[in-house]
Amino acid sequence: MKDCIFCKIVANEIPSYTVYEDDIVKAFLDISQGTPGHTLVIPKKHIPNIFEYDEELASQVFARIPKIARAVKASNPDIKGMNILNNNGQVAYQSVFHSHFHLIPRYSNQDDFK
Ligand code: DGP
Repeated sequence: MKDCIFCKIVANEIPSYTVYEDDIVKAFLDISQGTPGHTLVIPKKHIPNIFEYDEELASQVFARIPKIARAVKASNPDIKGMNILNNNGQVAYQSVFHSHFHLIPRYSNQDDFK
């Protein structure tokens, strides 16, 4: 979709640090790095939010999240847990209107990142 920053990332028109990619999803590091390794998982197809998924795409995207979460966790032995977060709509703090799932690693020493 024109003017969608995440569609531009999918098309490699904007650089990103790719964590995982296949025909359905792309996972890349969030620019804000809430904690080290903060990753976004997005469908390659432009879907604005959770309300717009059909069942097939939902099952394809959701099935990949545990695998990507495990890969992020395996990338650093200090990762002890993870929040998975999905904002839908401006009132829910969504700022990029291409559906995405935040994978936010949690560390025992995470107070060091504040
Ligand atoms: P949300 O507030 O849930 O819509 O989160 C959007 C996230 O997208 C936010 O954590 C920052 C991230 N983000 C915005 N623009 C870019 C970008 O150009 N590159 C990357 N890697 N992340 C971005």
